[in-house]
Amino acid sequence: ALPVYGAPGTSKERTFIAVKPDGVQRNLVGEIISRFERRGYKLVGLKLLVPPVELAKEHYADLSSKPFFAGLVDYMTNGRAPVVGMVWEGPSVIKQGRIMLGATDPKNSGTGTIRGDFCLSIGRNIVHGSDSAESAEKEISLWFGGKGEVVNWTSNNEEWVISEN
Ligand code: IDP
Ligand code: MG
Repeated sequence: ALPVYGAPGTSKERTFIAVKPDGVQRNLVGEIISRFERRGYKLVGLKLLVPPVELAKEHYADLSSKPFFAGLVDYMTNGRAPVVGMVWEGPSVIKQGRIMLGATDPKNSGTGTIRGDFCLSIGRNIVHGSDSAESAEKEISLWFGGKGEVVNWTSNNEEWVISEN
C-alpha cells in the first residue's frame, strides 16, 4: 500500500502544504487551494487546526536555534487564526509546490508565485511547503499520521492531466 507520504519521483509523489494563520486571516485559503487544483494536483489531505506547540516545534525543529524560532512557533500556534494543513499529490509536486510558493522572503519572490502575489514580509509569508522528499515524509507523517487522514482516491481527470506519451 502507498504510504501516507506517497512515492517520491512518481506520479504519486506527495507534499505537505499549509496555509499559515496570516493566510487564513487574509482569506487566501481558496486562492491557494485553487492554484494547486488548477495546476492539476490532487488534494488527498485537508484539515483546519490550531496546531499544538509541540507539533509546531517538531515541524520547525531544524530552525530551533534561530533567533526568530520562538516568534515563529507563537505565530503558528497562538490561535488568533488556525492553520489549513494539506497534502497534495502529483508529478514533481514537492519541487513544483516550492516554485508555486516563491522564495522564503517575499521580497525575493517573483510575481506569479503565491508569496510574490500576496505578501511582503518573511515573518508573514502566508504559506508553507515541504522543501525535499525527506521533509515531505516527515511533515505528512507529523500532520496527517492518523489512520485515514490521507485519502487515496482516483481523479477522473487523471488521464487528461498525466501522461508521458
Ligand atoms: P520556507 O518556509 O520557505 O521553507 P524556512 O527557511 O524553512 O523557509 O523557514 C521557515 C519559516 O520560518 C519561514 O517560512 C518564515 O515563516 C520563518 N522565517 C524564516 N526566516 C525568518 C526570519 O529571518 N525572520 C522571521 N521569520 C523567518
Ligand atoms: Mg522550510
